[in-house]
Amino acid sequence: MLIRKPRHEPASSEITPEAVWQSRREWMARAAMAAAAAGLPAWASRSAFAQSGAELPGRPNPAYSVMDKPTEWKDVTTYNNYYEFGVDKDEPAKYADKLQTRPWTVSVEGEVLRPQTFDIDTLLKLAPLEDRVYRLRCVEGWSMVIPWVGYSLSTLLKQVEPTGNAKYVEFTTVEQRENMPGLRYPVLEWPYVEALRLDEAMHPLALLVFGLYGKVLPNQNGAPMRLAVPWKYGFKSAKSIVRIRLVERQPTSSWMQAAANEYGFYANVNPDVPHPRWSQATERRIGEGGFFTPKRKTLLFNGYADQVASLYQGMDLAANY
Ligand SMILES: Nc1nc2c(c(=O)[nH]1)N[C@H]1C(S)=C(S)[C@@H](COP(=O)(O)O)O[C@H]1N2
Ligand SMILES: [Mo]
Repeated sequence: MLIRKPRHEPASSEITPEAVWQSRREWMARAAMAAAAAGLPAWASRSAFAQSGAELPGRPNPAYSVMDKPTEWKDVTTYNNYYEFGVDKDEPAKYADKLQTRPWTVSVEGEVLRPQTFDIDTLLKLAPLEDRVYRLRCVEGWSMVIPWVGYSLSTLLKQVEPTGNAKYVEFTTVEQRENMPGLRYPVLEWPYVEALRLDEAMHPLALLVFGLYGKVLPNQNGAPMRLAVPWKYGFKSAKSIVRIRLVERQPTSSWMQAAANEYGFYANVNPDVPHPRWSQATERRIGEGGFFTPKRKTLLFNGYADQVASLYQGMDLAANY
């Protein structure tokens, strides 16, 4: 099996002192309250797990969190890429209330000894939920900082016992024809498919996400369950997953299918490897000032190099973009 232990523990600079963490927790609580005051729906608490906006706290994991100021709830939930609901940033928030997130099952199959179909409410309880603040860098040149709630994808993969033939993990996302207006347009080959190499999928930073800001994931952010792979461009973090398949050969993702020369399998954030039509050297942090605010420099592996660079030792990152 191709499971490698990360060579480095998180660098001490990545570890958040408890006091700072506490003040950040307070900051987040304030932001959540502000969001509530700004009109989070009152039905939010009625049907606990199923409704976006219901409480879903996770235990803070400072070792796997960045110190950047989290992007505001409003921006995180209204500036989205979820092409099944339309290609404009405001369309997912407008139309995703139609998405049916219950009942919901996720089948985990392929090169595994114990294939299983999990109910979403079973998955929610499979491991203690953690609160981890990650950077998200979109290939389009913007970034956000999001306090996700979830647990490592490896926890789920270990449950099904990958065989020695498993080298890649493929994620298929939901296709609800009547509820997803974007599916009428052949922008991508539907359903949306993404994939990781098995050792990437087993890396503890690869997060199975059920919530954000201590609340159940809003539909537009990929309810009821999505990925967050913080060292890769955002498109690798598939939303609303219904099937996980362990396979021997490298799968073709929807984005590779659409334009293989623009969207590679690896999609590791890399300021030195431009997209064929634009530079990837800088990014605009959503919510940070206006048009004239200087852009930020994009970091190799989105700033997670200490943790993940060892996965790619000896690989040509320009050829394997
Ligand atoms: N099913 C699905 N997953 C998806 C996408 C999509 O269009 N469909 N867009 C991707 C892209 S390009 C990005 S940047 C992130 C955005 O996640 P967010 O809206 O929660 O910030 O979701 C990714 N996952
Ligand atoms: Mo993206």
